[in-house]
Amino acid sequence: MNKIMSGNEAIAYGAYLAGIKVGAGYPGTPSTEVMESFSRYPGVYAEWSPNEKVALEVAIGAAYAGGRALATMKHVGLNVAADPLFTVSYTGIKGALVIVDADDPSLHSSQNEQDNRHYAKAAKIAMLEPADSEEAKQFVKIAVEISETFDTPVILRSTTRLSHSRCIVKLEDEPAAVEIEPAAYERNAPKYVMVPAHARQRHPVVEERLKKLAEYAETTPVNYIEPGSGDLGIIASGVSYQYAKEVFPGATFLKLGMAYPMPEKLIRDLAGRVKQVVVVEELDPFIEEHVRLLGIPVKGKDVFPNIGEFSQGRVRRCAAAAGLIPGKIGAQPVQSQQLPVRPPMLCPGCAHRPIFYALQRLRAAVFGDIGCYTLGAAPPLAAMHTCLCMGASIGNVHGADRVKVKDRTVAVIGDSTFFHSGITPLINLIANGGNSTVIVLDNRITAMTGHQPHPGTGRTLMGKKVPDISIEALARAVGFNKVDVISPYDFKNVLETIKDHFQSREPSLIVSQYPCVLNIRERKPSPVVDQDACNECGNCLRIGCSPMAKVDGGVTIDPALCTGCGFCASVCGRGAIKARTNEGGGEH
Ligand SMILES: Cc1ncc(C[n+]2csc(CCOP(=O)(O)OP(=O)(O)O)c2C)c(N)n1
Repeated sequence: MNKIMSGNEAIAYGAYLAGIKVGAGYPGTPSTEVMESFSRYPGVYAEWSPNEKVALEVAIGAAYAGGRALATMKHVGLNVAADPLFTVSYTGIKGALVIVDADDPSLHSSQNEQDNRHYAKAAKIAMLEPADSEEAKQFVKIAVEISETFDTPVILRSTTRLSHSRCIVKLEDEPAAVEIEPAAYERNAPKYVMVPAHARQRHPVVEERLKKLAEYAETTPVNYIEPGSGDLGIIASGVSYQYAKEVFPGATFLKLGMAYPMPEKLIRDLAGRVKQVVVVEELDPFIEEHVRLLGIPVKGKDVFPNIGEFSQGRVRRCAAAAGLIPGKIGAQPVQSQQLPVRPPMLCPGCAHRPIFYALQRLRAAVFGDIGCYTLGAAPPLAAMHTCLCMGASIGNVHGADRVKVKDRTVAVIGDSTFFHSGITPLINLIANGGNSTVIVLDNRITAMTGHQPHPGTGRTLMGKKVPDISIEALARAVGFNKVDVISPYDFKNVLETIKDHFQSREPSLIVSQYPCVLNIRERKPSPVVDQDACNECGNCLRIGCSPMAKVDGGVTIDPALCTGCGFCASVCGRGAIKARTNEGGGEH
């Protein structure tokens, strides 16, 4: 029996089949669905941790205790988890540890385009790279085997195209339900207590393991040569392999399922069979540099770009331009139609909007963060002026305040982001005598990645009720005396509170609390514009709410889009936006 699965669903299925019992992750496109799917399998424990470092540490704990564990994250998440990653390479684990890392070439939904294959090399651990959903399933099982055989964590690298495209996966027999007998925790300080004296002893073990992994790379079934013509020898892994197979159908291929370490003998074997070796890989010249180090002449980034995602068409055009295949040089892809540009925007009724409108009116310099609210940077609000990485806003504002900029400064951070990495810089503000103002946009959910619960939500990924952690109480506990909780829709109060905090000389925090509009089931009727009262000042258009439009000289509100939040009415100085009195009648 087969089933069509996305790469992410297949990874989760593979994890279940491989007997992984504990999973921890932090959401982030394109990785999110792995943990969501995994949590639905029977007999497993899955959690959203507050951030990727914690998620990896939870998975490491489970693996130290002898279990098979999974940690999931997007590529930048691995930066957050890099500290435990590099040292778990030294300790190894007792059970199995698979770290799913999903990279995002072309930055479909990320702040950068990094190539995480470098992490495997830097941390000296194995990395597998599936090329379709079936391989994704298989490779998790192989990752568990490698992890247990070599006492190493294994990174399973995906990319957006693999994670989110769907293809056929062969269903397998359910794993036998194994009751885990509680085992005594094995104490082994020289292996698990990484003080310098022990870690020094472990480093040679890591180097030795890497050599063994490199030998394994020569014989593992995930690396293989597909014989073809003697002209071109293509080396590819992941989705690039699929594009390359279409563009170079007759070539000899070295398909790498193991991205690190690489099989030197297989690479030399390929080179010995063909006139020209070509590496087709997205982003950095990771494989290419390795081939070059072996002294083998190779084409790679001189043909294919190191920026952006590949496609079959892109690989074909580059190959034709370099004369590797016949074809029209520089031919452009045929587009069936030009789609209108639709930039992302805050949803109608989004509770983040009033805060950004207020900050724009107060001409604040806004140190921002990552979430739906980053859209506060887009015109017409244009009220966020930095966005670096999760949790950066609070440290950024504190730093800026140390240079005494002229503007009023403020940090704006979402609630999931606050729990992810906002608490430490908040403590830093107090601990270093800072006096900045922080606004937390608290919609009690991780909205941007699809409403995953976080420590303020009050329930877990698996649906258990738990305490919802109060940001206000937390701020007070770490030493903020000036804390206000406001509703963003009480706009007069929003303006007054922010002004008051700007005037304050002490560190201060505002929690703007309102549920995400997608969680509000009952919509209120949309208001109507009284055209006689409206003087077309444009204030209501400057809030950047998509139901509002200027048509034939007057402002209208599209009731199909409007959620009835009423914020537009609160910015109209002439009271021209009014509650609807009779359904269906009047201007809208
Ligand atoms: C290190 C890292 N992990 C994950 C992500 C993906 N991501 C971006 S913002 C965000 C959370 C946003 O939630 P919140 O702060 O509550 O703001 P909201 O979207 O609800 O407005 C996540 C998970 C990321 N960009 N970087």
